[in-house]
Amino acid sequence: MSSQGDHKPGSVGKGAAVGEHEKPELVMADGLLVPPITLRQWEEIKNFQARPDDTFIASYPKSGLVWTTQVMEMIQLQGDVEAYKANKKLVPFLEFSIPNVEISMPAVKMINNLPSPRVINIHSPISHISKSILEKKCKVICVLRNPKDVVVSYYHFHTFSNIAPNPGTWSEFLQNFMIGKVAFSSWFDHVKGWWSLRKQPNIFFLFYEAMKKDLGYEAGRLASFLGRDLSPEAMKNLVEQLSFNSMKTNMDEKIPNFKTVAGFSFKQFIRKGQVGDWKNHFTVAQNEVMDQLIADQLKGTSLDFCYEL
Ligand code: PPS
Repeated sequence: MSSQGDHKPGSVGKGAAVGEHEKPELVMADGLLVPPITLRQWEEIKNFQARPDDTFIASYPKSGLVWTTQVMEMIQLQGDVEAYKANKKLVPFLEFSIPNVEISMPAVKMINNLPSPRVINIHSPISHISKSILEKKCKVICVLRNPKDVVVSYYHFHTFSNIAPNPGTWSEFLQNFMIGKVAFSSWFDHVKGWWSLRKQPNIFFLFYEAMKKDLGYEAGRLASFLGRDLSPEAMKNLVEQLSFNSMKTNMDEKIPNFKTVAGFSFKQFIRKGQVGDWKNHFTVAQNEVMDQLIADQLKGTSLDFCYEL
């Protein structure tokens, strides 16, 4: 467990400059804290019309969403490594323009023009998603990760991403995370919301820690949910291609314009990929407060997270 406490100056949402870039302040969209880039197209996001054959990948930030998009891609391509490497497109986020298009182009407009069947990432909680997603019974893959590793990953993301506000010190960021004063607000509300829909057959859950433990098994479950069947050879390719080291090494080559559009590289984004990195950040006291909060917030939900492998 860390004994270092704070190590970065600043405070959340003060618009402080990091390097040469201005960091944004978070803004409120119907009670949800979001980056300004999301607020700018909020009406379109709210009124977004899902199609019945859309698949959504829903997650609170830093839960393993991009990893899951790659798993889906390999499943759809039946484990064909050459086809996977040749595909230069990323799954678009409903709430951001990046990384597929110029930052000024609304993501919703771009997604509306995509042919079916579409795969779309969403970070918003169920209270703030377009009603059509659930009404049309779209497939939704919810990716969940334990909150201690989420907040650590989120903190580091804020240090290198120019669409995220200044994180402040680690202690300040942790405090803000615990009270939901970060982009996409409360992790607890987010996971409880999606988990409440777990009995619906179109909603599927993946846990980051389970993917770390046995990617092949979890990818097999996902393939079944998507109605696909992967050969042992295809599954071997998937697991090799999507290991942490392989993705950290290869993603910048696969998506060469990512850094130009996003402002950070995949090498930065695919940071550590561990279960339990929280132990290098939380003090004993911080961990006690977090444990109590988790116990209070998740009481009676049947949600249970893994904190070390
Ligand atoms: S985002 O910005 O919300 O879309 O981020 P997201 O993709 O959900 O989460 C980023 C974290 O996922 C880790 N990651 C991986 N872990 C293990 N194996 C693979 N292949 C992998 N790919 C991405 C990434 O490193 C981020 O976690 P941290 O803890 O910061 O390393």
